[in-house]
Amino acid sequence: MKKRYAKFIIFALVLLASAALVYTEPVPFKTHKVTVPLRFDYYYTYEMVVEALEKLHKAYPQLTELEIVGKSEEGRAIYCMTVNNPKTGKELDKPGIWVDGNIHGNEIQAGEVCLYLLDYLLGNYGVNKKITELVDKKCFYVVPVINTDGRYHFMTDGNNMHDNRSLRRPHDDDEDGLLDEDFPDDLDGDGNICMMRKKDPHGHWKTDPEDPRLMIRVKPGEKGEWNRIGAEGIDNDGDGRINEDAQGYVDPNRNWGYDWMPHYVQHGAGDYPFSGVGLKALGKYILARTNITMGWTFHNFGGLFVRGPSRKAWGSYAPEDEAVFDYLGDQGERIIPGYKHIISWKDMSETYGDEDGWMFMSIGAYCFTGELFMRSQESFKSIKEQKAAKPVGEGGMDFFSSNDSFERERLKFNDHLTQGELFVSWKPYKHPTYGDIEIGGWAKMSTRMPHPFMLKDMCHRNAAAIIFSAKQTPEVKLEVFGIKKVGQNLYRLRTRLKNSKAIPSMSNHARKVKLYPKDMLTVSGKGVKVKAGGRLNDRYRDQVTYKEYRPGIQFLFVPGFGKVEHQFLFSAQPGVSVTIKYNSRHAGKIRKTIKLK
Ligand SMILES: [Ca+2]
Ligand SMILES: [Ca+2]
Ligand SMILES: [Ca+2]
Ligand SMILES: [Ca+2]
Ligand SMILES: [Zn+2]
Repeated sequence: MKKRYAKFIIFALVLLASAALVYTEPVPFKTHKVTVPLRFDYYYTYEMVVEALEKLHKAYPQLTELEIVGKSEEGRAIYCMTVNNPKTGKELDKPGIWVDGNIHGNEIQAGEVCLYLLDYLLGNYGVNKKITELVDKKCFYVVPVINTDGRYHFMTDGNNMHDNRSLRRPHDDDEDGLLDEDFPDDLDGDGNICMMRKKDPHGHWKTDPEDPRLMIRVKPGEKGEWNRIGAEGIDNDGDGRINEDAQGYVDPNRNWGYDWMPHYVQHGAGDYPFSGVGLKALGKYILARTNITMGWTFHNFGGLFVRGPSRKAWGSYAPEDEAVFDYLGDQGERIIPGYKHIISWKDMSETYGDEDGWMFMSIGAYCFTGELFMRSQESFKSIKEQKAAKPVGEGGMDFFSSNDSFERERLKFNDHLTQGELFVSWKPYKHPTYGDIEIGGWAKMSTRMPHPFMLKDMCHRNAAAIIFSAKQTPEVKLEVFGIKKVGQNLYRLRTRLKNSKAIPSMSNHARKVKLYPKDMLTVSGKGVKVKAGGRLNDRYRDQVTYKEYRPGIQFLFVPGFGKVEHQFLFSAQPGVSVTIKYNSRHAGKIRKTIKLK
């Protein structure tokens, strides 16, 4: 053997040996059990969502309940999956976290976020310590698809990305006495409702010289080339108009019970609050779960965590409630870079009867509307180019519109990252009214949702934001201290209720408007007579605000990251047992018994 090969072999052996010294142990990385192989690389149909829920329930019967909350206008079941470990307590004795999605039928990825959260919580139970603890302490209510008809029709019918949002409650949009009689039509049968255009020298549009698939506006005086003639469709009812009365429109997110306004004030309102059979059932279902402390409702567009006030007239929330929203929202912005935490009326638009407003004002739960998709995810730019580009909202593309350069960039993304799946090329078509036209444009499965290759990342980050908020629901501990004999059969006892999390046991708003009874602290026992009891303001100087009547029952709340102390004076014989009970809607129940010496 040649000498230099021998040298090389020795060198290689030394390298291997040193590598073995460094990497003696594999990193202990445990992934969650794959009991139910849910996939997040394509979008589930309504039927697949139901199947996934049934499989999860079958795989984790001890931790889940699967209920039909109600049915849609077309009879499709709306499912809620409850994640609760009955071995660690009853549902209502734990802080509840409400999560829903797909209230707008076209906003399908919200359903995937919900499924991902369920799969992640259940699959990591008994595997990941933090998730196991969380599932043992809290209760999750998850409704992946509220608008079951909407999801069904969005996935099944020819569609564009914006339609089938509404509940299937017929509405006569054009006042011709017919209901939902003229909807867009998939004329070329490709599953997409695209745009129609017609060659016309008097049109306002011309072919974009940079990308012939796009059209740009002509300048004043310039000769036109194209006329845009709306979404794909024909005059179904022969009234001279095209696509003038599509299915619906009752907007399920404008019909919740707080600050509801009729259709002439709020577009999309039904005839009364909770219009819609499924929505009514959901309202009832939520109202019965008095432990709901935190809420998330997912929509599909903007990269936002939106929360109330939904209208300026509500005034601002109390600083204490603001602090909770800010704490959760700011952390959310870090968990999902690019997302913005905003206030609904101020940073977006005023809305009547929306869900997150109702959750906070009528239920007393802190609630965010999550707007999932960010268009910036479809950028086709290097980091250097991104830094040089105009930021969002400053002449760059914003949440609800885009400019020519952004559209060109999206087409490059379409070409090079999805091999053309997002855009339908223009094709000639013979239209019964317009004659020779072309049909083309962005596909149904584009613009408002990530391509499936980006879906899992979005689901995981949003699930992480929900989990962070769930961890911040109140965790109150009760300490009994300072027990002292202060007279003939007269005892003193002090209690401390301490909350180690950001969310208070009751929101400031809920307390202010007396939405429901405050937390209760009681001292009782056989032969125990509470003579005085009240809030201990200063333990060093023995200052107490005593309650005048029924001092054995105190009403209170425990602030976020805070504590509250009480003092009781009671008569009892030595050797008697005294029971101290704390009972809160959002912070659970605690019971302690002490024996007097
Ligand atoms: Ca009509
Ligand atoms: Ca089509
Ligand atoms: Ca018509
Ligand atoms: Ca009509
Ligand atoms: Zn929406």
